[in-house]
Amino acid sequence: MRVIDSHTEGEPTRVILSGGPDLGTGSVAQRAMALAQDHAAFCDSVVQEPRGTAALVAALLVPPSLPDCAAGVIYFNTVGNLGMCGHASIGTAITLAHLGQIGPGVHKLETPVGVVTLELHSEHEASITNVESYRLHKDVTVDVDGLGQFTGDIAWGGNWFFITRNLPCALDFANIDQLRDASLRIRKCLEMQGWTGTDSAWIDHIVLIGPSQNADARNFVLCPGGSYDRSPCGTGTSALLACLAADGTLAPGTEWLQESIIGSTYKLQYAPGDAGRIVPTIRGRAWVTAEADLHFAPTDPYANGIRDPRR
Ligand code: PYC
Repeated sequence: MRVIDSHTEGEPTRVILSGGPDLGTGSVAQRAMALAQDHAAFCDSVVQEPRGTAALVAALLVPPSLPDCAAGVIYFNTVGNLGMCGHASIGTAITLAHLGQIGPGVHKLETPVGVVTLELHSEHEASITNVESYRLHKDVTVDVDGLGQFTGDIAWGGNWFFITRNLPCALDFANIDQLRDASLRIRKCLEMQGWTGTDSAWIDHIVLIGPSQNADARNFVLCPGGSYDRSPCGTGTSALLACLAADGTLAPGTEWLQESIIGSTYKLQYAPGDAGRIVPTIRGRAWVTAEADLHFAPTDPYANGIRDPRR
């Protein structure tokens, strides 16, 4: 299996160039469903240890079903498919440019949740115009045993997010274990109280948002597998912008600088979408870190990876 690894503002992506399963024909959304239903062992082999890690998002390149798209892409992590992924889309753009498959300018990518637009600015910098993002619920409160109340919004940015400004401790990289633990407990409470996205979707990402000395805000983002986003999270910040737009506190076209828990940043802005939704654009940098062939020896007991039984 031929892969190219990169990181986007610190968060890793693995683009799969060849060696993926036959997913038949149909839209990228239909093929993403086939991947999740029929090829869990393949996904595990790429992203679980010992070849992967919980922070890794894989981007399986597939032929697009839409004629105006440069590629189709299905994102998955150690838990399953992601609808969209901002950092991995930037990583994919930089990887396609590294391969000489796209040049400077605008290109379309077909994802399971809709078409996103890539704009390649340079060898290491790209913008993604995301799918329409929106807030579903405002001011949802959960009571976390021993930690108190967390009030936040449930919003869509290509994945589902609970976004709260109630912080269990300072948004400091040194507090990563405490931030992660609190976010896992907030997510559990949301589940227990029956909060979901539309169509009963699991709210699998938690965003803790607070002040920054260098940007408009700093965040900690819990990802589905329990790892945290090293980048400022493209889909999470898209969801945040949808909330700011709904509150009337960020105007269309105004730049928003979002800092991650490790200090990396994205520049974002949005245009109005349909029915109060927004169309966010995320700008960030990525670097290729490896070009590799993954090997799966028949004698390797962990050829399909090590799946954490708690997830
Ligand atoms: O950048 O959208 C993102 C993302 C989601 C999960 C990890 N990164």
